[in-house]
Amino acid sequence: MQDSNGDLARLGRDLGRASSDLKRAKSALIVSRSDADGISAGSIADITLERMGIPRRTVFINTVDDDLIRMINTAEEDFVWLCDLGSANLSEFTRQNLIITDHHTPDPNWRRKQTVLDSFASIDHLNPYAYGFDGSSDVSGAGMTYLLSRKVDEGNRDLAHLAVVGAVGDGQDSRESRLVGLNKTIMSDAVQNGDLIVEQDLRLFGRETRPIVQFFQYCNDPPLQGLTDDPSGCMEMLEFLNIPLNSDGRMRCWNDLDRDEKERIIDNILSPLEMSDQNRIYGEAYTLPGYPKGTGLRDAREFSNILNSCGRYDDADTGMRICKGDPDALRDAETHRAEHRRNISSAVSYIKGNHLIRERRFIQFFDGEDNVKDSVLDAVTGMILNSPECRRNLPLFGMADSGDVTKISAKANRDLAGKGLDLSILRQAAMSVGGSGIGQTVSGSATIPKERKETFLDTVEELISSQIS
Ligand SMILES: [Mn+2]
Repeated sequence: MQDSNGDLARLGRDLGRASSDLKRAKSALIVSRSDADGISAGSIADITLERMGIPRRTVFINTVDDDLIRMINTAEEDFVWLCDLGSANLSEFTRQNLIITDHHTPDPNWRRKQTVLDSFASIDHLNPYAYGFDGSSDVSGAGMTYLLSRKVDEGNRDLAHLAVVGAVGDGQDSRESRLVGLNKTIMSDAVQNGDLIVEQDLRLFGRETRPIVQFFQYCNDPPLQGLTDDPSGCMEMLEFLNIPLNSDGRMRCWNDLDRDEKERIIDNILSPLEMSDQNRIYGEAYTLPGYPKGTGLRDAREFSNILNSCGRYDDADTGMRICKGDPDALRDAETHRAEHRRNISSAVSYIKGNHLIRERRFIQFFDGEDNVKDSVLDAVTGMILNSPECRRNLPLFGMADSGDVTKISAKANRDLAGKGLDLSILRQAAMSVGGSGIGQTVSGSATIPKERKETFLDTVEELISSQIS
């Protein structure tokens, strides 16, 4: 039974149709988002097609912009499967053989049953909102992708735990401290398959890998009186409750404790809290017994955190290798993360050391040319903006060359939004020099031809001057 009253019958029929469509594919492009839900979703789709013997290319992206839409519309593969994205852009697709498993709010410009550009091509659009489910709590992008995967082949039930990781990554269990709706069905699949243990436990981060003192010390949602930010307070409590900190010469983590030890602590922690805080901190916790003890992959929240960090460090591909069970992938992710951090800090010192930050009347910018990797440009721009070398009251445009094009990352302090700044002008400015861009109020990105930088900055400045003044 479902917690929600969505139209399961119609969803089942549409999944069936999408599944038969997919079975006609000779090759496919999979596009997914590079956060935990997206990486789980892309991995489920990738494994599904792999098992069907369909050649495929799987790419992970951070933003849906005009370039991506164009890439989807012109991909040479005969099918495109969009995971955790696509619903918001339905009216922009012009291609045949498109399958979307997403949970974001659908494009309001798209009429239900509309065919692509009113031709006869159809989209298999699988989105919870179209069936009366809630995309923020009933199912995630990975969940929708899993439901299609299971429709293709019941044998794919061994991927259900990845959909749980995706749902947890998107915080779908946070409102009720448990999974509800379609997520609950997916969770049962994973439990029945032996890939998931659901128990009532503390929902703090780091059950598998954080030594117990840190486990409580870093809890801040809600903050715990006498424990949060107070390591000696944590040690006192543990000593008082007669909980040894170490065993066999190593620090014990929460999941090293036995049920009785856990219960003593839980009682002690919950009793002074208000009911709403109790419900937030105590509820369903998800253990993945197929992964080794003491690794972050054994706890769904820690697993999703690892995937999120892969995405943030431009390493979603390694995240997918983790999902696909590659035993070296976790270590590689750590190596790549360290490398990425080095790239960021050397780029930041290069820009500061060479005094590359320039100021104009309404904007400031730096041009890293080909000395700054475009994969770290966004992070670097954010760090430069928050450094004392930068003005707080001007938006910052970071630039880095990549082949024939220049990538641009724009960021501004949030207070500038109140003064009228809106970086969605990046799209217009980039288009005026033959590039493409996308922006929200205080952030944005663009790609422009290398030789048009000056003109681009002039255009941006002109557009911003009319917002601010
Ligand atoms: Mn998602």
